[in-house]
Amino acid sequence: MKYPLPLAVAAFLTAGIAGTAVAADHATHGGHAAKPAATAETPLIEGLVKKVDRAGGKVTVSHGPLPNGMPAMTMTFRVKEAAWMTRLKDGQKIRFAADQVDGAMTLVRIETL
Ligand SMILES: [Cu+2]
Repeated sequence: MKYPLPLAVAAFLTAGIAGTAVAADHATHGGHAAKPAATAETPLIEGLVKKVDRAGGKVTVSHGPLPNGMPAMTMTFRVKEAAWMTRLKDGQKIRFAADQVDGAMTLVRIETL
């Protein structure tokens, strides 16, 4: 009767350690799952075109708060596709996504309303 108890304790400890490892693994996975997917589509922001500078390839837009923390303001954007300039005119309401491209805030997606 000398062996059974130590074996039982050893088995218990092993199970306890394994259980802890499993729990930690689950916690790690839970942390990953809690993060928003990086591939989620950027929400579109409403904006009003104030001025279209076709020659300069720039559009002045009055916009609401941006997801990147920029507050509502009127500012100048570049556009990702030069062809988009033809769809824009003064007073045009748009919904857009903007991002930094080569250091300049750029309209990377536009829906005209
Ligand atoms: Cu702005």
